[in-house]
Amino acid sequence: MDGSAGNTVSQRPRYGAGRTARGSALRRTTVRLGTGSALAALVMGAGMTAAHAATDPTLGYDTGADKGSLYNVAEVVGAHDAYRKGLTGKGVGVALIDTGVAAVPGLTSGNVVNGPDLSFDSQVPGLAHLDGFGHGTHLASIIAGRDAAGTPSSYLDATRFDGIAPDATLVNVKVGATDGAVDVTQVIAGIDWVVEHGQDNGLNIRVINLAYGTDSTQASTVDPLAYAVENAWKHGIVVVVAGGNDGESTKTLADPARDPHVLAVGAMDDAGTVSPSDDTVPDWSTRGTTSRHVDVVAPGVSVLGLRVPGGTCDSENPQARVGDRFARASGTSQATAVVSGEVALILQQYPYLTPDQVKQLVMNTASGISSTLPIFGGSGLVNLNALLSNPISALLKTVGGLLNSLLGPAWSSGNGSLEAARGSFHVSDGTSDLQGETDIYGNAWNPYAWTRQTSGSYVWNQGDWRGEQMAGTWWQSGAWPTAVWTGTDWSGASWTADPWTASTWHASTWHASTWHASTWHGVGWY
Ligand SMILES: [Ca+2]
Repeated sequence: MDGSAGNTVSQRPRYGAGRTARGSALRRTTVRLGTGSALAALVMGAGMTAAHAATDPTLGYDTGADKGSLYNVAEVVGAHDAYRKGLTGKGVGVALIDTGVAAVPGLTSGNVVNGPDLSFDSQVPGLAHLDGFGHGTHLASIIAGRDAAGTPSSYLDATRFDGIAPDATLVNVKVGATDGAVDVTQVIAGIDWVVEHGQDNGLNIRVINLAYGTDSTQASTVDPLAYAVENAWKHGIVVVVAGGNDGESTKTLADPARDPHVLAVGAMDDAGTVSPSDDTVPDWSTRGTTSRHVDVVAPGVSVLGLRVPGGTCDSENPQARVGDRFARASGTSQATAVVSGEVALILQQYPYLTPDQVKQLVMNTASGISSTLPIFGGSGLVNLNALLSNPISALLKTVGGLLNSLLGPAWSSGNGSLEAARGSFHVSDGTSDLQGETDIYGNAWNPYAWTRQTSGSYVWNQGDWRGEQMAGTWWQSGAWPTAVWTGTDWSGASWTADPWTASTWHASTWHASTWHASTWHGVGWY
């Protein structure tokens, strides 16, 4: 993805030749204090290396010594403690609104469900639901990957490959195409779909993973993307959003992470140890302001997730490959996927919690990297062990505190500009960029009608979103079918004309940045 043109590329993290991340990360070293002592008692690193001193031949890496392995990430964040309590995410749905999910081993054991494909790929035979880009698959594997369904205790086996919530139901809501192309209207449509269909077929979607964001500076009090995520929040869905990877040049979170109501996630580098003393926040993890910064952080450096062989990210980043199946990637996207898995584990134990309560719990119990520098690390690393082991009544705020949190930040009216929500990121059909108060079908954006319809859960009508057919009409064989888009796009081209292929979509400035697509790199742990 570093091959893409565009003025935002320089803002993204790179670990290429001549640059190591170590130096920059150390400049922002922040030590977690005190509260992590119970976790700190179990230190990985040398001991784990001795216990697993060989590359696992079936995985291609050493699950103990390779500090980005999901086994190690699960240990650091306390997911293993959850498994010991029998919590694996079972019965909790996580909607991954992203670039699709490839059916690679590790994501074929029965816990991945295809929701609608709202991406431009859906008009290309053979690409629907799949992930030609490689971003969604990597995150899916972090959230709920597993080679086979197991018992809770089996997920403690270091020779397995498992995501953070291996029994969660991963619902693939594809909005990004093979080259990453996506318009904000497709993301909004995907969020709207989850609100209206999250309880279909026993999916029980309680979490949205949104590792997407634009550089819009529109106030969240009017921004339509902010309205969409808040609407999901009000419908009982915890929206977990990547803060962005532009920390070296940007001091505000991406949109919609900037929205104060969602759970915004930054990346941290745990250095492969449970001990907090060596934890850092990398420079590229977007910092915020004193009034709005990430809420929590999670491991997001050199995370070993599943690759899509031959996909866009894979082809452009061969150095990131590990063995036949995996790739290392760094970003707030990866950290967001870790937190989505954590929230699934929490909601399995406490299904009655509201999104506001979940957010309070994860922040109140976090092991703060950040008592000194919250604009970098928020409340710190989510402490699952503390959260799942203590009486919930002792952890939740009082009624007064709840009221404060509910009444504090203003909610979005949704009546702002769709174009402003895009920031500088625009898709192109080869003729013109999509700009203005217009959706991908060339239909005028009417914020007043949309906010009324989506808050009332009727902006989707079977396969139609805002009156335009965007997906098939109903579940068929456990998946949501695609539909051929009729009519024309914003520049007047026919959606059914031959030229609509994934390659038509120009990879300009938006794709890597909007997906917080992070860095796919070959250096090991640094
Ligand atoms: Ca550490």
